Amino acid sequence: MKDAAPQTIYLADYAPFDFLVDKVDLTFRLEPRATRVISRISFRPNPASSGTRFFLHGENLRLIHARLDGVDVQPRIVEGGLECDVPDTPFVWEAEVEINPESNTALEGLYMSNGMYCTQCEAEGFRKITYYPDRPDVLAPFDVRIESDLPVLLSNGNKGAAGDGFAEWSDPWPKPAYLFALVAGDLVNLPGSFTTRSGKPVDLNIWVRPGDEDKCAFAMEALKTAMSWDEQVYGREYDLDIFNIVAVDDFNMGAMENKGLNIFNSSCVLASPQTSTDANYERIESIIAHEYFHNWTGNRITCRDWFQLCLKEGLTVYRDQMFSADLRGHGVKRIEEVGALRARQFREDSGPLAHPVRPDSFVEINNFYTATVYEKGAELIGMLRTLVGDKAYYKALDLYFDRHDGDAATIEGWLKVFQDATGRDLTQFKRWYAQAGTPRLSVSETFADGTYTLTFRQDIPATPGQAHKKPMVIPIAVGLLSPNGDEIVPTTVLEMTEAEQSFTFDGLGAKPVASILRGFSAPVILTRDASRAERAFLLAHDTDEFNRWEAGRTLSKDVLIGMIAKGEDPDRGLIDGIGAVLSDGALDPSFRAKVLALPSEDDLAQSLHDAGVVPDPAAIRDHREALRDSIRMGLSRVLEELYDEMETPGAYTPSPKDVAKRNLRHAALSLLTLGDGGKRAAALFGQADNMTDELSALMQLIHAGCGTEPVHAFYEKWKHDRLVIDKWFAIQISCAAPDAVADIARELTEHPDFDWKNPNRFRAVAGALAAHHAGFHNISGAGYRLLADMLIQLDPMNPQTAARMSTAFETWPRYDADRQAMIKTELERIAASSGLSRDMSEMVGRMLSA
Ligand code: B3K
Ligand code: ZN
Repeated sequence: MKDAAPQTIYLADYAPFDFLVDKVDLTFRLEPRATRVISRISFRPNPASSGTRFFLHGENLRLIHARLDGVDVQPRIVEGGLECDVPDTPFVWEAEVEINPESNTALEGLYMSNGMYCTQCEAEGFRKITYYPDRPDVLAPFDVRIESDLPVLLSNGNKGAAGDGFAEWSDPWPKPAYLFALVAGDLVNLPGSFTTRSGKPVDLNIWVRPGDEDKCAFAMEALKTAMSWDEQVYGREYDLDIFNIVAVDDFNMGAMENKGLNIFNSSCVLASPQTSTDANYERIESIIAHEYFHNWTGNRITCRDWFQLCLKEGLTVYRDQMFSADLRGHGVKRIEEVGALRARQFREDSGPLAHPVRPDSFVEINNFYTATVYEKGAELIGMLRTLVGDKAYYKALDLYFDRHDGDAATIEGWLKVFQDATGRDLTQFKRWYAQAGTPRLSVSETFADGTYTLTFRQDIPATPGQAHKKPMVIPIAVGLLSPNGDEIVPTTVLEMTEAEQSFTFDGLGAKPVASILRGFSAPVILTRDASRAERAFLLAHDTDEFNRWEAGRTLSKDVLIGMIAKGEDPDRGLIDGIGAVLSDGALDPSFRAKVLALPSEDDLAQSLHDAGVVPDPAAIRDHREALRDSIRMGLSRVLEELYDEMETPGAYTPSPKDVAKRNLRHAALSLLTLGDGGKRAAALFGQADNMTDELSALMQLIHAGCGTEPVHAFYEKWKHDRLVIDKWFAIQISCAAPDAVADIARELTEHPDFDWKNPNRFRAVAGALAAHHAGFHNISGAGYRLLADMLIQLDPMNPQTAARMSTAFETWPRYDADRQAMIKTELERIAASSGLSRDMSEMVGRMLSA
């Protein structure tokens, strides 16, 4: 629990801190229950501020003593920190506080994980370590001394003196407190090295618990690849002598970009063929890159206040997406990005938790590390690049790095570099940062006398606190195909600025087929009255990989909605279209696997809701399964052939080529299992020498109802490995029949290996429960009750992770009155539980007020 009366913070109230910090010296005397933190901080009045209030944030600290310029003082302890009378000239503040890392289950501030000390300060965790102006616009160089008997003592920056029981670190780059980090433990390292393009050698290390050192090589390679990619593509070099990464088991998110000392959830760094899936490898590669890229976009240039979070997160996600696309293929990666955007951000944007990419108020900032800030934030960067062109994009980025290096910057500063570098007025574009809600883009077409006209209309739905919206700038990438499938107009970007606007193409011999929103050039929902034949045509002929897949997706959706809402039969044209793509050996197997995957149940529920139909989760599941089975029957021969042809002989590698083959092979297996009683899956499970095959086979065996024995065998084989056992927890839920989901999940929370204090384990169960659409929304309400029980139990221990998981309820307005009432009851039950955290009370309040 944080404070009694949660306050709303407003962007409009921003004011700079009244003092500047010239230098921070910290000494840590580490003890599990009574760590002493001694701070010595040089302050001076801030000439940019007229105020004189010396307020330092602090939470759960026991103040031992405080001094001003060496003289003992008695500061006033106030809500959220302390105040003290100070001179109007430079002065030195000294304080000694005591904290209890062992009791810190919120995993924010300094805490312990399996005997190791670890920190997480973003966003506001440093105030749990010592009294400080814990805000991102206060930057200072930090020197740190750590005293402990533990063998490895790490902090930010470059190494200083070290000896028996101590180590010193010095970070010359001024940074906000949220980038502070400290790690101490019995750790071993995989060392590496990198020479920057200007010839500066950098020591690299990945620090892990003994026994995990053989699982670091992939992350180390990914780090080096990311370092040289950032030099080549963005001209950014690393700026310290050393770069350390530490893996920790108990962590609230994926990783954290602390200056020179990135801390990672062990699930996002440790990899071996036997214990990690292809998806794990790809995630590690992208998160390693993301945190590294923050060194420039986040650390060298940070945020003025937390409302500007998208400044570093949107841009850094955009950069890591570019990196992954360069490594693993642009088309397929774009399909994945958009899939994730729709599944998480569009969902958020259409419910009670919708908020702008740059919010204008918050109660608990940790609740705003959202898909909107991250993923939609990245889409805005992509649109800017599309609008100004590649050359101007890099020119603007160079100007951004030059102009703002060392700054705590804002979105205004970011847009200004684009205006200055390109001469373009971005006033209208800025609405993307302020207006929440996914724009609906509808299109109609006419053809007469060789002129083809596309008329677009944009509508932005009302969202909490924003009833009316203004038109946005929407870059719409369009290509035209002739009726025989040739491309007659290559990709052209139409710039829509009005609520309704037409664009014409002249001199055409026949009415073309338009491929609209190529590469998903804007984060909008496109509605288009295309016939199934036209969609099938685009699935067969579009030259834009994304839109080719999109044609298949909208066709499948149309067919599924026809089945669910109108009782239609599975469509033969769809099955043939998918079959043609599957058999085209010239196409990337990953792309073919994507075409074979049907829209998710959650996606269908949202589409039905958008079409004015109340979604029935059980019916959605049944019809989707029926269509899968029809595809299996219609394409059995090609699926069988692909299953054999896509085998990857030889030792496992996570290379894009092998991953692509396994993607297609496992997509085929999941359909074939519907008809072979689990025969192929059982054989694969028996032979598998890597986790991708082993887990995929096990999932199919559970689906096929032959799970009990293999589930047990898998547990016995892997019970020593926490990360693999997380998978074991999750798949028993995700592969269960809908009416068994809640019971299975509840039993798993009672398993001896279930650990409330480990966020990965909690997420394995709660996340899988929430992600099982038909199971979570089962009409018994048992899924809702279980999730609420779990949130109520976790909240006092770990508000951040509990609040994050509460978003499972954000889609409640979609469903029927019975389900809505059950969810509301659970949300009210959570709201009424005693000692509710600020995090959870904000989330539940927002969901209930919809
Ligand atoms: N910046 C961190 C996230 C911090 C979340 C605080 N609740 C990791 C990242 O985005 O790279
Ligand atoms: Zn980030």
